[in-house]
Amino acid sequence: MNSKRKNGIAPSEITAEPVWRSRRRWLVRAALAPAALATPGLVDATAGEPFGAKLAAPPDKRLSTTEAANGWRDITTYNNFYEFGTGKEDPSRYAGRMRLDPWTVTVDGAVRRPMTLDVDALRRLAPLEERVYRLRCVEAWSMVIPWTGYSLSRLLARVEPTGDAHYVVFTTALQPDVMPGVAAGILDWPYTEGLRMDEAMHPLTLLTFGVYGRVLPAQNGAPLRVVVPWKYGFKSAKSLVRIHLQAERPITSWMRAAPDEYGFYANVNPAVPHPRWSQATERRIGSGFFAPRVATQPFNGYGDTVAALYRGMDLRRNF
Ligand SMILES: Nc1nc2c(c(=O)[nH]1)N[C@H]1C(S)=C(S)[C@@H](COP(=O)(O)O)O[C@H]1N2
Ligand SMILES: [Mo]
Repeated sequence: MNSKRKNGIAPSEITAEPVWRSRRRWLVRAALAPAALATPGLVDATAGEPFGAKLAAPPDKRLSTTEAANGWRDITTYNNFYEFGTGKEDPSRYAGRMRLDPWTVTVDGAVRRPMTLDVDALRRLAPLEERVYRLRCVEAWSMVIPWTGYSLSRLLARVEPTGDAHYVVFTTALQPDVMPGVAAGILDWPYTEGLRMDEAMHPLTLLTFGVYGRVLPAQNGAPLRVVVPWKYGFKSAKSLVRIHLQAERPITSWMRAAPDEYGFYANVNPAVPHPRWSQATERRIGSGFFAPRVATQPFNGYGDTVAALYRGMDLRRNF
């Protein structure tokens, strides 16, 4: 396995040990389960300990929650990534088939300097930080996840947005031959999401390359995704290929699929129920069978820095 090719990461950034260890795991697994060899791209991302190339990043305590993070296994086996199926374990089963190399992201639209960058160039664009964020899914479960990345604003500043840049549209990868969920319909593919420009520029909005100090496993949105911690999880689009700035508010995949259920803003709001269930509490995914239910906080607990973005807006109407 050539980690430079596989992860698009410079050898200087890699610690030899995890490469060796993941390779050894792979060999052990392959020996124990010959059928695994028939699954292209299978990697053992479901083991209890983090593995994969390391991404050095100092913790950013100011922007991190102090709550205990979920374990690697929860974070990498309980996923939503509908391109690979709607089951929580489907992404960890199938996302390893996604082709990650070559991979580029195009940043264009209402910008003075449109650019297309590969993953190495994107990763080097600003210093990486580790930030522990709560992730709250609209399905009323949540996790605490240590992400590695930098504020999306660093990239957006680089392309020099024009005065017409009011919204940011994220387009994610579409590889139907290796994505068993795509043929099932459900959404208009490719999966697209969007933010208002001021939301995209907020320091919490993280362009994310890693989790637990390792490059993102495929099921978590390799090679890079966005994470917007005060919004329901579906806003945090995985496996980005394009970031487009424009004047009009986009109609995103989930809005198109069910406009009464999934609004553009999707700020975490315990006072506004999903039409089919309450959003007042959430189940914190844990290793135990009886995961604790906790009260959901407005803006997922990030209201002190993000509520001002919505001053004067009716958040029931703009859900
Ligand atoms: N491309 C893409 N991105 C996506 C999704 C998806 O189905 N496809 N699911 C979203 C939802 S609903 C959630 S809750 C989060 C889950 O992120 P995680 O699996 O890394 O915890 O990813 C979001 N990003
Ligand atoms: Mo979600």
